[in-house]
Amino acid sequence: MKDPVRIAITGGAGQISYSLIFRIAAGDMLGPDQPVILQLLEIPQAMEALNGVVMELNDCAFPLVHDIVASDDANVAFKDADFALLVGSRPRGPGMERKDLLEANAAIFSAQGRALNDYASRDVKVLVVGNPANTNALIASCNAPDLDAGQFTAMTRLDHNRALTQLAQQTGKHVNDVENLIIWGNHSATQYPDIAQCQVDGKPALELVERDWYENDFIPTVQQRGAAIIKARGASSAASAASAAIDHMRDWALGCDAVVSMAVPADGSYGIEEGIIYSFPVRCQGGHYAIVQGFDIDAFSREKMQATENELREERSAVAHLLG
Ligand code: NAX
Repeated sequence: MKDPVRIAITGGAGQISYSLIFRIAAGDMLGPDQPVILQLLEIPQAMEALNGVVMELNDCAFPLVHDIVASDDANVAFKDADFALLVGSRPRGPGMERKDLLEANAAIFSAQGRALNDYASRDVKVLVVGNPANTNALIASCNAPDLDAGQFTAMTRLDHNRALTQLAQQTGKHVNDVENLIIWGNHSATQYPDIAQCQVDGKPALELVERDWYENDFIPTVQQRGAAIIKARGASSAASAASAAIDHMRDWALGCDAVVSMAVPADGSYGIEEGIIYSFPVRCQGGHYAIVQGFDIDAFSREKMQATENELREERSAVAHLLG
């Protein structure tokens, strides 16, 4: 057996975590031969609920779980963490403006960035799930000057997975047949799910679907899927978000052949300027991700990529004073 790795998860008593933690404990993220130490963070008011989650984890008697730490202190929860999944965030309250939401979360993620900087493993891999995920990741990264900015990522894998299924269903194929689908930009309604370079079962996707379906059905369906789930379920995506978080971390840590979407620091690729965390096509190998270069960008795609970049720049401006 390998030595255990430490996995910090924030918002441990929330609904995503109720699926996420148990799947990680079962080995879905890092494999059936990788023991884990779970380090769960919550706010003080939710510690009793978190304790209930810990009781249930204990009752599962998971062979891979070596220890469980539950704390309301980020310095404790992030201590020596090899992986940090930042799920907890402040939801939008009644009468709260978008700017208030950004600010409330900026305060949380700047403090958590500092705690990661001071206490986590130097190789920690950070995934931000809590919204606004891209900008929260940027804030955490800016407050962690001793860590590499590339260690901070945000989740667009749920959008990617949603798009895979929409396209597979429309073409009568399986998600495994879909290659080179890309989510560009922000995890928000401005994201751009792009199938211009995508193949389904080896054939160009745009030859298999109507242009009208692509522009007026597929793109808005993927962009608005979170709202559609809330309408249907009466609660926001939880198990699917947890599954996407596991996909993101597993591929980053263990590698994968497919092109997947991850929100990572922009480095000038595809003309997206540095200073924001933007979703790109990536390949993962040997514990690292790399933005896949060389996809052609037509005028339609460029406009959509620019719109979501603009939104991320606006979010960044709103929290500029907290960027460390
Ligand atoms: P819940 O409200 O069920 O759980 C959030 C938990 O975080 C709560 O238990 C709360 O006490 C805790 N929390 C709040 N502030 C904290 C802090 N400073 N430190 C530690 N814990 C803290 O939300 P849930 O449905 O689990 O969703 C969590 C976040 O994921 C939300 O921001 C949500 O918007 C976001 N999502 C992101 C997605 C993505 O694709 N990136 C998709 C799913 C989801 O909507």
